[in-house]
Amino acid sequence: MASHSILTLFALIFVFKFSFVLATDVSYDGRAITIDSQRRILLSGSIHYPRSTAEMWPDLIKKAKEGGLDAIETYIFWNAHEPVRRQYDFSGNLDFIRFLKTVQNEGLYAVLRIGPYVCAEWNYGGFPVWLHNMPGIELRTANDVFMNEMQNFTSLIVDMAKQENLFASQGGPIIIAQIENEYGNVMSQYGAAGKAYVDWCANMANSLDIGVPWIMCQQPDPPSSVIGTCNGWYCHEWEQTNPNAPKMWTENWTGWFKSWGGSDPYRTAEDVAYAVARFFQTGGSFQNYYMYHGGTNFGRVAGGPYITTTYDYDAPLDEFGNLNQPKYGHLKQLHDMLHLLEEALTYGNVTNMPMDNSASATIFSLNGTSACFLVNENTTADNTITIQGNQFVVPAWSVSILPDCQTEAYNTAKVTTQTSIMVKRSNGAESEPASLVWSWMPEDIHDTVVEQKGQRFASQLIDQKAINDASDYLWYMTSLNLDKNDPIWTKNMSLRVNGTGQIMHAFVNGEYLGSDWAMYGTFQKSFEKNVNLNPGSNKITLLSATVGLQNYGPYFDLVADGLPGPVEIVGRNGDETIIKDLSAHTWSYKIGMNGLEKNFYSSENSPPTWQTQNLPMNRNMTWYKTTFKAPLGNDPVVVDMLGLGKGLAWVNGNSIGRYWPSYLAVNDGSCSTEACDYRGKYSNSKCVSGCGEPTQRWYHVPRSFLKDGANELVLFEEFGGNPSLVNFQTVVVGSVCGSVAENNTLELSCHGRPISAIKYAHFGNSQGNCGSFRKGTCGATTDSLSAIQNSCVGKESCSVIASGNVFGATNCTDVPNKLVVEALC
Ligand SMILES: *[C@@H]1O[C@H](CO)[C@@H](O)[C@H](O)[C@H]1NC(C)=O
Ligand SMILES: *[C@@H]1O[C@H](CO)[C@@H](O)[C@H](O)[C@H]1NC(C)=O
Ligand SMILES: *[C@@H]1O[C@H](CO)[C@@H](O)[C@H](O)[C@H]1NC(C)=O
Ligand SMILES: *[C@@H]1O[C@H](CO)[C@@H](O)[C@H](O)[C@H]1NC(C)=O
Ligand SMILES: *[C@@H]1O[C@H](CO)[C@@H](O)[C@H](O)[C@H]1NC(C)=O
Ligand SMILES: *[C@@H]1O[C@H](CO)[C@@H](O)[C@H](O)[C@H]1NC(C)=O
Ligand SMILES: *[C@@H]1O[C@H](CO)[C@@H](O)[C@H](O)[C@H]1NC(C)=O
Ligand SMILES: *[C@@H]1O[C@H](CO)[C@@H](O)[C@H](O)[C@H]1NC(C)=O
Ligand SMILES: CC(=O)N[C@H]1CO[C@H](CO)[C@@H](O)[C@@H]1O
Ligand SMILES: CC(=O)N[C@H]1CO[C@H](CO)[C@@H](O)[C@@H]1O
Repeated sequence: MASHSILTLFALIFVFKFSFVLATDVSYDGRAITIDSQRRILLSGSIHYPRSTAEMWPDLIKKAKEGGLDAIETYIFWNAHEPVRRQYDFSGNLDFIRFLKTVQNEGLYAVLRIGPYVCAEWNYGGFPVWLHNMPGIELRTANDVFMNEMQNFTSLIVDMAKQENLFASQGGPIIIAQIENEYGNVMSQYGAAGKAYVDWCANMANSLDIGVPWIMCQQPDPPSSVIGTCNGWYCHEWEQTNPNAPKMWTENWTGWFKSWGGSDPYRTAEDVAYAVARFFQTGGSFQNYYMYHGGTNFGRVAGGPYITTTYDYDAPLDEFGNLNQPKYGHLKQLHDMLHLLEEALTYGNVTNMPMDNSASATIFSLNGTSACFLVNENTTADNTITIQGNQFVVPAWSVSILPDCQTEAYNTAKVTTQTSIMVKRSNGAESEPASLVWSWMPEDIHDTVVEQKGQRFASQLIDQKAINDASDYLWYMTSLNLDKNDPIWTKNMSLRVNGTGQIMHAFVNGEYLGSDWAMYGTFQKSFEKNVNLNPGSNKITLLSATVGLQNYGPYFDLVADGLPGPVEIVGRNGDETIIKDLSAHTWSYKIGMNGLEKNFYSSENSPPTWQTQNLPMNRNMTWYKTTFKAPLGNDPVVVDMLGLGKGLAWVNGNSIGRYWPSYLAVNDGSCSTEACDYRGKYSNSKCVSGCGEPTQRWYHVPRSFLKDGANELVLFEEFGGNPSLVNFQTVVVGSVCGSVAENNTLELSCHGRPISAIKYAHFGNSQGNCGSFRKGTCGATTDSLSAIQNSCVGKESCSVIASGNVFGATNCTDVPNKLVVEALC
């Protein structure tokens, strides 16, 4: 008994310690978020837990910490957690508690953006579709039914986090929480109810008593109990409306998302660094990268509609968790610099000195020492800035940071971090056959296109949201009786369907008639195709396939999905047109595909009827299955889907998302062959690539989905395609490039693999980019290649000084010498 009570006492002391002694006080003033009364510079990065796997989290968060971040930000994804009202899922990669504990274990803070509206290119902006179907509900406004549901879910999340002592006030990692999301962008369209709703959000959030500040992003003039924050490519011109709240930036877009039919976004490291440095120069103290790791839209979580399965975002960590160099390293150097200057930036006296030609200097002085930020906003011309008697050349569109106002320690446009070019390689799957062996099965569509067997009936066309997003697929079936004396017989007849821009396939009397789809940003599309009908009964079957539901905009939740109609038979003869509107006919509806319902994608419940003979090519509505061995090693795995049309894919029963390699990125001339210029304001149409190529050819198969021995890949091919080219590859660094000015050190690393060869090395004024370097007008006469080969080949990493002593004198007179190297890994 005695020992038991001593144990209890120890347990009590332990609990006491953790709930009180380690509690962190988080507050704020006009300069910064304060942690235990100290003003802080906080660098945060978004990693959305469902866009990777729980097995990937520790590595991603560790890399974020090594990249110089203080905090990880995530949204909470309501529709993933509560797919059916009051039925919850917090398993696997939805275990946000485990995610936050992983953040805590790495010693980082967390920013919890509960929303629960999250936008995020996520299906329906994170709202469960069942909300839409609740009687009397209106979303994101002062409506009791909605507010009750929002409060119920928000409370649940807060309670779960409290239960695990995850708020800083309890000794946990969460220092900031967010309610609603970018409501200020749409609020005016909700009138007075919108304002009332925002006030209610703030009050409701504060009533949850979490002991750390609540924020609202993109909310001009927010309620005084929450902090308003900025989102955007740049936020240095944004000012806090509340003088007692700090300047905070919740979404610094490191790149952009991608849509089916869209090109590949790219934002330079120079420009992201410029935006960050400008923000801190102008008094910012908290900023978050959206995204730091974008990841993958597994399953059906992509929103849009038409957001791709990859959500790479050109973030500092790529879709698979690899360092996206030089962005990752260049920003890490900036983070180190900002942390070094934390006190000066948050406590120092600030002097702004505007100068000519779009230049300015800001001096942060503290206790007699000072730090300087020099900016040149001119987009074409370098600028010489004189500060405290010294002259500094500041390149166009860049910020120099001088920690002592005497020496330049960092310039946003001078990238010294290597560039890493990632490649896909087919390497060493043990005894993998040259090509995969496939079996197949037709999706049985006889019951819909011929028998028209429905599960529910209506005398109208229904919006696809009526099925609570149970599937991408909804069949619309009706029949049309044509009398043989009907005047329409003399006409040229067609089927006309007014749709929402989602995918539609039409079948008439059991025969495929045609298909139609759109692209990101299209919410209405009309289909019309000639049709042969028979006297008597005709069967019209339409299949609607959603590619994610709308996630953004005022009243985005009301945007129509599926086939709102009208559906018409149009008979034309010269000027005469006869229209038979089928919209009010009796329609029967069927949700989903038979193979989905029968779990064809999961080997456990798979029926034994997969066929191995006569493998069909380019056949719509077809299931394919193969087995494969996992590529050796630990490099990230992708499956190359070139040759396929569009559909859904599973590995060992885990959905890896929608695939659509047949959708080529539009070739609209936006992809320039010229090198991307970091100078000038970025937008998502700048520096894009991939025009005319498959929007997404490779699909991430997380290592944790794979096992030793045979793995199973199952495809549901909706459009028709050729699976024979499908193969598994790993993502590895293919080559690395570095470029440094004379007397600086060039460092190269093949990310843990040996450098195999030097492809290019020159000390002088090289031209071009990584992969296409060439000698310029001048340089060293001696051969730079062999010097680099000796120092680097066979090693995982190497460093060399760009010195004339090593590489020989150059004949460059009016341009500076640079050492430029491309190494193969
Ligand atoms: C949410 O609503 C359910 C009833 O539907 C109720 O039982 C539960 O207590 C509510 N949860 C919270 C946190 O309010
Ligand atoms: C940028 O610099 C050029 C060359 O000095 C000058 O002509 C131009 O006016 C400047 N632009 C701005 C916006 O300062
Ligand atoms: C800021 O400037 C004022 C006035 O010159 C001075 O009194 C104060 O000590 C300075 N504060 C810091 C932190 O250097
Ligand atoms: C600046 O002075 C304040 C007050 O004297 C002191 O608390 C602080 O530690 C000093 N900071 C530095 C960087 O010397
Ligand atoms: C029927 O109409 C369509 C479009 O209205 C036209 O393209 C087609 O040539 C016509 N066919 C006949 C046989 O008139
Ligand atoms: C077609 O559907 C859209 C909704 O997607 C609707 O706004 C439009 O009015 C419809 N067109 C016609 C001709 O009814
Ligand atoms: C590099 O260092 C050498 C030797 O110290 C010096 O002569 C040369 O001027 C330096 N070059 C530059 C560009 O600073
Ligand atoms: C430098 O030397 C190279 C090789 O001798 C020559 O081709 C080049 O024209 C020279 N450049 C200058 C600027 O003198
Ligand atoms: C605050 C801010 O910079 N907002 C901008 C974010 O980016 C969008 C799209 O580029 C702009 O329209 C906003 O003004
Ligand atoms: C969308 C699509 O690819 N549909 C195809 C379905 O199959 C028919 C008949 O083989 C093709 O004509 C369609 O192009």
